[in-house]
Amino acid sequence: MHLLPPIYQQDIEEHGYSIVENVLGHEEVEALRTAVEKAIIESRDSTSVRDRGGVYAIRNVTEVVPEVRALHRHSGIAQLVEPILGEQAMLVRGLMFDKSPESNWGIFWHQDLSIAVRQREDVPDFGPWSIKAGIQHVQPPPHILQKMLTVRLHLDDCQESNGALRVLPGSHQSSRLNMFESETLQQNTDPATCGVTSGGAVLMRPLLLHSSHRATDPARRRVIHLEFAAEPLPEPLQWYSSDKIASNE
Ligand SMILES: O=C(O)CCC(=O)C(=O)O
Repeated sequence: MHLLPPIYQQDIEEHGYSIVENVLGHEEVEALRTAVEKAIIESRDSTSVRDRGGVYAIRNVTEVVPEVRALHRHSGIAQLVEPILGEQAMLVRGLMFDKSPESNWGIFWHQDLSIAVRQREDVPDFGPWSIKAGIQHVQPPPHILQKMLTVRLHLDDCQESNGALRVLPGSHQSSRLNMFESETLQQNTDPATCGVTSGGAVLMRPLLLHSSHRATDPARRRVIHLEFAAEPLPEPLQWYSSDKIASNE
């Protein structure tokens, strides 16, 4: 008998994203909130924090917060990632986004095109290069991004009014988009708003066009953004970090 893949897998394939509730339990969310709050206070002046009127992102959160790095061993996350990326999947980058009444920000439609690597190595089709929070980043060819999955874990209830992620369903089927192609998709696609309850996750492909509004009713909106890749980079390039998921340690 031919079984259909679970709904979330079909969603990711067709629409480029899926919302999965109850990935983390209440106590896990509480523990992550505590760990992340400590890091926000401690790293307020560091280059890993992007600050536009208040802390809003910690770039290398997997290095700063051991509890976040440990999520590569979380069986609930592995059960979501492995069917999409395979059993060699690894956690390659983690960021933390924080929206709050003090730091209410928005971001325009974009694709996530950069990956973090150990060191700069000039390999064909990789570029341009940039340095973010002291770490080398590069835009890989699209086939690498097509084999990645982002898991955005929510530490607060999130809806349109506190600046939920917005996505253009199906836009992940494009390659890297230029400005004209991106604007055409924005004009011709109805956006979807990713409302999620605390402990739930948005799974998305990095090439999916996404954005978010400033909150109209500002309330805390903390998101741990974890990027997973399916396989090593072509040598001599290496992912900046490469923690294998739970099922393949
Ligand atoms: O968390 C959000 O609202 C979007 C953040 C994001 O995608 C980014 O800064 O690249």
